[in-house]
Amino acid sequence: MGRTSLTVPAEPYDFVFEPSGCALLIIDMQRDFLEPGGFGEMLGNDVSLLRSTIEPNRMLLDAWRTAGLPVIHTREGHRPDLADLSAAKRTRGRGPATIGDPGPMGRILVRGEAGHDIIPELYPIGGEPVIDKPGKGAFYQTDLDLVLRNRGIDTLFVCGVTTEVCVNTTVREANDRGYRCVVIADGCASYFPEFHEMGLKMIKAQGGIFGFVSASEPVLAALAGSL
Ligand code: C5J
Repeated sequence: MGRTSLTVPAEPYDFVFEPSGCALLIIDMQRDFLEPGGFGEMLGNDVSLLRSTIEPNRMLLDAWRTAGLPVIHTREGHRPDLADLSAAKRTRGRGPATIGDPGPMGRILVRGEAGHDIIPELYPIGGEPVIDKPGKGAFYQTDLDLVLRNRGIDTLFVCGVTTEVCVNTTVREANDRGYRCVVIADGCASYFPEFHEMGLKMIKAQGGIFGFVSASEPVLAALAGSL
C-alpha cells in the first residue's frame, strides 16, 4: 500500500491517516476475560458484554491482514513464578480467587495457561507480535514502543477490553509517547456499560485530549477504498 492519506469519520473530528504508518493494536482479547466459564465470569461478570466486540474486531483483523498492515496483540499476565506481580496488585481485588491462583482455565492471568491466551477467533498469526504485559498499560515494562518505532508506526487503531482499564491506560501511555490513537468504539467493551461510555468520552473530550473515537464500519470502509 502506498503513502496515500485516508480520512475516517471520528470524534471529535475526522481523522486523516496514512495506512503505512498505522497498526491495529488489539488489547487483551484473552479467554479468561471473554469466554463463558473463565475468570471474568467466575467473578460474576456478564461476558456477553465483551463478546460483542469479537465480530467487529475479527473484521478489522481481516482487513488489516488483507492490506498487509501491522497487527499487534497484547495479553495481560504474569510469569509463572509471579516475580513480576506486585503485592499491591495481587492482594487488591479481595475476590474469591486472585492472580496466580488456580482458576477455571488454569492459573489466573499466568502466562502459558489456557485462560491467559487469546481467544481463537482473533488468534495471532506469524509476524504479528504479541506483547505480554504485567500491567494495564501496554507500554509499561514491555518492548511495545521499540516494536512500533522499528516499524515506523506513529498511529494506532486501538480495540479490545476493557475500555476503561487496559484500553484507556494504553491510549494515555501512547499519547504521552507521541502516538496518535483512534479507539474503535464497537471494538471495545467493559463489564460495566457506563464505564465503556465514559471511557470513550474521556478520550475524545476537550478536542481529543487523548485521541479519537471512531467505529469499525467507517474504518473498514476507509481501508477498503484504498485497496
Ligand atoms: C483489562 C482488567 N485488560 N480489566 N484488564 O482491562 O483488569
